[in-house]
Amino acid sequence: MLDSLREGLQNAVAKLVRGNVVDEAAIKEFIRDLQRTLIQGDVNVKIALEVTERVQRRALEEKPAGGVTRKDQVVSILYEEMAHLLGGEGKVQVDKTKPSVMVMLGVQGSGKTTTTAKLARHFAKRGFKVGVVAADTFRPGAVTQLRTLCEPSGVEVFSNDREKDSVKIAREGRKHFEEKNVVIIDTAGRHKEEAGLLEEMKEIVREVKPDYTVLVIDGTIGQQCYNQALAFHRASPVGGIIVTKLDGAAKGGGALAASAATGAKIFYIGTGERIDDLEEFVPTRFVGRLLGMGDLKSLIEMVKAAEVEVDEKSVQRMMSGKLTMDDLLYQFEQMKKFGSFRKVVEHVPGLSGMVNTNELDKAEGRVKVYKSIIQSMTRDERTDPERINASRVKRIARGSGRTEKDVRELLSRYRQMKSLAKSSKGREFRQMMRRMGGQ
Ligand SMILES: Nc1nc2c(ncn2[C@@H]2O[C@H](COP(=O)(O)OP(=O)(O)O)[C@@H](O)[C@H]2O)c(=O)[nH]1
Ligand SMILES: [Mg+2]
Repeated sequence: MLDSLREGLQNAVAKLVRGNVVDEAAIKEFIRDLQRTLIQGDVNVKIALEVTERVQRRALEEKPAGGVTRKDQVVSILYEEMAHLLGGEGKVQVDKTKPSVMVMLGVQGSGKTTTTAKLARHFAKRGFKVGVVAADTFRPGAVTQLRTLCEPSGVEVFSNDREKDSVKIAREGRKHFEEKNVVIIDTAGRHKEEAGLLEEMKEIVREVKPDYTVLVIDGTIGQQCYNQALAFHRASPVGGIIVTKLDGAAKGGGALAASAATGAKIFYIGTGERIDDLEEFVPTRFVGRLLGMGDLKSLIEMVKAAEVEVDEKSVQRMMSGKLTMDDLLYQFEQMKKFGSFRKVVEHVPGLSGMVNTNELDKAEGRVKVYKSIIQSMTRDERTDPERINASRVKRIARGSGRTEKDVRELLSRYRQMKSLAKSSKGREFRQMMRRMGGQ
């Protein structure tokens, strides 16, 4: 998905990261690379310039926080600004006390009917009662298309073959589905003339008073997205956007542009022709994907939720390669706090390949055993585990009610951790731990 945009952005970032210094010249070159990539990726020129200028200004003015490198800082500024450009997270809220009504707007072929069926299924699967209104009276076979697409999901479709006025059908359908939780009205995307189409949309919206006026935009039309979104938005204010066909040749910039033109948030993206090819849109995740950084926001939130504090002293000791059993226990407990440490590791690009996640899973399950063993050690043994010889292993095993094998396993885990701490991988690991706790 969006291969060229992603490649361009990642190349620009890689070039910056590879460079020796991040000085003014390097930042300016980075900005030029970004501009070229965004514009080639169909992002509206004005928007591309605005966002890159903001990145440049902040990159030149802001000082990195403690423990954060210049390079990391510039990349995270880019990340923030791109996510900001896409607007916050938008969602359709379903209120069970009355129907949430959505009207689908967009030109013919943008994917309204397909998306209507996808959405209907999306909500039906979540246990909501869904009704779909076929208000496209222009296209022959529109009703049949909608029925065929909705049937497998068991979603009821309202239509009226005798009525030619789409505004009336929308009104009738709205009434008919008074008992549903979600009502989606599919409209025509074509009219004798464009002004007529926009006028009809306006009337439907006036008549139905939807909770969500949803604009469906074809992600492959590139630069036109901006003007199309603007035209619809002027006729009836757009509440949410769905960008379709992001699976194919779409360069993706159009998605950015439609959101910026209307100020509306992107609710969903269509990623294929099949009924389940609909994704909730999370801007930070989208940008993370573009920049190849994983889902940084959810990582940060996960860490916050776990309220991981980083013991500076423990980190210091690790840095110097002097690891005690208490430090190790501390590390294990932090992992436990994450719920599943594997999830965290998988979210950090670059780290996932370096840490054996199977080992981590096992470690999680073993923490209780290790804890009781460590508690049976003397203070000297905890600070300097290397002094634990065979007879001590025996004593500790007896004292803790564990087997000698368990004790030896813990010792080998200790040695592993110690050598990891000394290696370059360990440096990155520690940096990450500190960053999590620091900011
Ligand atoms: N690849 C792909 N095709 C899509 C997607 N959404 C819709 N389409 C296709 O786009 C064409 C037009 O869709 P349709 O729903 O009839 O558009 P409408 O005229 O706006 O109702 C159909 O061939 C759909 O299968 C998508 O997310 N990905
Ligand atoms: Mg249609």
